Amino acid sequence: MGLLLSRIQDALQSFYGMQARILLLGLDAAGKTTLLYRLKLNETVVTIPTVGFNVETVQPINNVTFTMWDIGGQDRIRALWSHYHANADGLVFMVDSVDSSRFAEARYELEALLDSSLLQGVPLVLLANKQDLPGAWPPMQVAEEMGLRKLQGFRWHVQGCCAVSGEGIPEAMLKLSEMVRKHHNARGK
Ligand SMILES: Nc1nc2c(ncn2[C@@H]2O[C@H](COP(=O)(O)OP(=O)(O)O)[C@@H](O)[C@H]2O)c(=O)[nH]1
Ligand SMILES: [Mg+2]
Repeated sequence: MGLLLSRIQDALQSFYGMQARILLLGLDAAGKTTLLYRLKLNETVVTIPTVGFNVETVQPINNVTFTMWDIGGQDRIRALWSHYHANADGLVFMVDSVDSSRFAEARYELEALLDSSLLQGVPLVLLANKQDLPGAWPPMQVAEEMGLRKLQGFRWHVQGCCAVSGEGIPEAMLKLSEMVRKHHNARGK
């Protein structure tokens, strides 16, 4: 556990020198809050209750912010999200790899996000979470179920992980920082 936390810390260092605003989204119970605690290395996660949904934010290192909320069945308040979308440098979408009964719902929400004009071209990391549980779908199959293989115009990467132990998280953060850096360079930032 201590070793994993220090690996997560090392991976987060790879963001240094960048301004990065990362959105962490997924259906409720995907494991987002658990992941935020890992990134915060056991410190407190700030929860801002907003009309109809909770926004949680952590700043694990200088200039890098992860903002998280649950999505799904919230058409009424989708308009509020554009404020966050406008500033996003990277998107992390988390899926419970065991709960295949909600894959279609997760995919619907992901497709709605990727349709947002404010997120065009933003790099995407798909976290196939709960790989520790029996019956977890393999990461590539989760990516397939989310329709990523047919996705045009986005750089994406899929990573299997376990938010509880932190396994897979360093790899996901390293890949994300690499993709965000390329994205910044492409935009001349
Ligand atoms: N076994 C297992 N349970 C997990 C994992 N990640 C999250 N959970 C559990 O799934 C439930 C929902 O997690 P939470 O972080 O609250 O999900 P959120 O609604 O997306 O913020 C909690 O009971 C977590 O302990 C994981 O990788 N493996
Ligand atoms: Mg949560």
